[in-house]
Amino acid sequence: MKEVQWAYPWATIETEEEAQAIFLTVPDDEGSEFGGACEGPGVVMAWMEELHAVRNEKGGLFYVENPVCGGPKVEVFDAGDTMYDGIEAKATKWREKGRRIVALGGDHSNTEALVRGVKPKSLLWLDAHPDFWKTTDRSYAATLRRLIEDGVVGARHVRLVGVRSAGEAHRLEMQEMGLLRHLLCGHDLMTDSMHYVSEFMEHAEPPIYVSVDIDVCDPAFAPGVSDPVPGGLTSRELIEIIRICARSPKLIGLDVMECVPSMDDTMRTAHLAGWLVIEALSNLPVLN
Ligand SMILES: [Mn+2]
Repeated sequence: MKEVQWAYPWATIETEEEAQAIFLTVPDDEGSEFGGACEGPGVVMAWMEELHAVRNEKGGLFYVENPVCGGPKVEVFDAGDTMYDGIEAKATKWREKGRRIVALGGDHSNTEALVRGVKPKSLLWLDAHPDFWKTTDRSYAATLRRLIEDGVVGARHVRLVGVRSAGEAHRLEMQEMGLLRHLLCGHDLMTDSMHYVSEFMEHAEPPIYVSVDIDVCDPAFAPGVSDPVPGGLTSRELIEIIRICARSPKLIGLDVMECVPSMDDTMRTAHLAGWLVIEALSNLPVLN
């Protein structure tokens, strides 16, 4: 019997030059003392490829139109697995070519390399924690502090959403840097997160990078993380926030980090991480 050849009319691009966005997976959790985030991309991708993404034979990854909103198809080049040490050079190269990047981690320290490569003016940080530990080691708990202290991003261009677990010492230091004024948590998180992100995307200086530690979600929606903290965003709120960010022409890069499949027998965290990637890629404005 003749083998069926599946023909996908949208599976046309073969090089990153043709792509509207670059997608990379980062199965690296060397920056996490907890471990397990290295398994995130593999588990998430297996689910995505079953349902929502089709590769061509050269490895390009393509998305059908947005499953919710429809609209034009965005063609994405799948850059494959990249570890921490290789991220910055690649991100710099794509940035210079005007390519937008969507990354799937991996522990949150990988975001340091992504942001160093992309060099955004403004940074939106969605996280249950401020990632403000003081250490010279690569650490998922120190990423944001390192980016600010090293001058990669100016503190006044940073906004944090969903932080609800920060020690007093970190709060004081963040206050000194002027960051506490720009931290959305508590009651405001419940009532205002989407409006806050919309305002930021509208007024922040471009280009903007958005980093999502999936523990920004409530553990009811994302239990598969290193350090779950109650009181986070709902999955629906986070999905809407991702759409708002992705639709902005100011967006230069976005990542979804810290999915730890071994902490979640239900797979709901991996499904959510995959869904966020799909929403991010399929809502990017189509460039001419
Ligand atoms: Mn984090």
